Amino acid sequence: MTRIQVAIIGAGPAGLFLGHLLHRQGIAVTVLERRSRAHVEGRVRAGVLEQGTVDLLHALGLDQRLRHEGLVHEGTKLSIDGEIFHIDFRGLTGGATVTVYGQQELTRDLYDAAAAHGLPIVFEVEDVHLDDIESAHPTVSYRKDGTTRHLACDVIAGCDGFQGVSRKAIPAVAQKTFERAYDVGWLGILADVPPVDPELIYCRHADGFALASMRSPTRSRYYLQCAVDECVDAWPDDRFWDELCRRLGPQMADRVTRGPIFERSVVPLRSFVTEPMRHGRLFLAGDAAHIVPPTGAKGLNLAASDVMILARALVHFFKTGSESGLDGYSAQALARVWKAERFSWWFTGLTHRLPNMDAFARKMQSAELSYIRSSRAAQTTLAENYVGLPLDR
Ligand code: RFL
Ligand code: PHB
Repeated sequence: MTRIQVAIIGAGPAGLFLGHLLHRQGIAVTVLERRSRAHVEGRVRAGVLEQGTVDLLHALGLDQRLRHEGLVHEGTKLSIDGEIFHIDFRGLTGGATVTVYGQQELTRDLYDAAAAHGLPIVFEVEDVHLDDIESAHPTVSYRKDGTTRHLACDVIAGCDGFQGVSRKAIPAVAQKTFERAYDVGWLGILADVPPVDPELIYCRHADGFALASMRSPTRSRYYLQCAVDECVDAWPDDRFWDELCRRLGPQMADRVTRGPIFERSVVPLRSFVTEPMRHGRLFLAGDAAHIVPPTGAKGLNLAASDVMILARALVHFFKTGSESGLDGYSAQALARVWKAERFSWWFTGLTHRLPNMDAFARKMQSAELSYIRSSRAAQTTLAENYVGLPLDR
């Protein structure tokens, strides 16, 4: 039995950020990850970091590559049936911006720093079990290379994503879950071609949503709304480019550079929250506790804000023995989570063609988009939610 202070389940953004925040305070942690490092680094996911997430990397001293390679975006574009207008984040929010930096890059930076600073991560663990989470001395068991090992700890942080084991360790009677399925998906691709525009373009089109994003000045990331069970093989390169151009509209279509598509995947859109984010000495953070549809670019940023709150509470606990911060964690994290859930739900409904929308709902959508286009107040609401709400409000 190895004795530590905090066992962290999952080495995605939530687990890695938390691991670094605690390790640098001298707290004994071990991070357990089901997959290999190469597998986690290879997953193509989020692309947009709020200022708070950028600041967290900076505070950890891990932002050297981000400062060189991250693309600062001062605004975004909305396309309504091919007509484009600009939302000026910086001007509307008093200076806030977001940074385009792929989750793959962020994960690589956090893994490199873990190796450099001695943050222990055990990859490819199997059969992770959480025990005695209602006591002050929970344990975690897992199998590595055929041998079962045990960690005795004070606290377990469940950072193992939506499919992880941590949330399932909480008795059903102690949890309340809230869920919405949108019955649509996003087909996402990568291609080594220059992005169609220096900014992201969120497109509402009669046949469905599209998003033009990027990873670098030479790598584009594009998404098309599709069926939840869409088969990627049904989308050869030409079909994807043709449909993207159609949804972007003639003004942008001429500027699209086509090229070989080397990554394709479909992700279902879903909202999910479990309350509370704590049971006994188990604390959930990130996707383990909540999911948002990717429209608002909030998932990774919520993982970061959860663990900022959790790390503060844990440092206080280990320094003073007081559980006051731990007792407040769930409520404080959820206050921010629900606002991001609301924004992601709203922005999804504003820009997608959802199966339950009738002609009236589509008219409402058009009217709201037209209002946003003409109203600085409405644009400010969008901008301040997109760049990220403060941690403590
Ligand atoms: P993760 O990243 O899923 O990491 C959880 C880790 O736990 C491991 N694991 C286990 N480890 C040990 N034992 C077990 N039993 C385990 N079970 C699972 C997993 O292997 C994994 O490594 O959760 P985390 O850390 O909470 O981070 C959340 C983010 O990854 C997620 O919210 C974002 O990717 C969501 N997201 C976006 N978020 C943004 O902020 N901005 C975006 O632009 C954005 N775009 C996206 C997205 C997610 C997408 N997909 C594919 C879901 C775009 C897409 C397409
Ligand atoms: C991405 O680049 O992957 C991305 C950007 C913005 C979103 C979602 C995904 O809202």
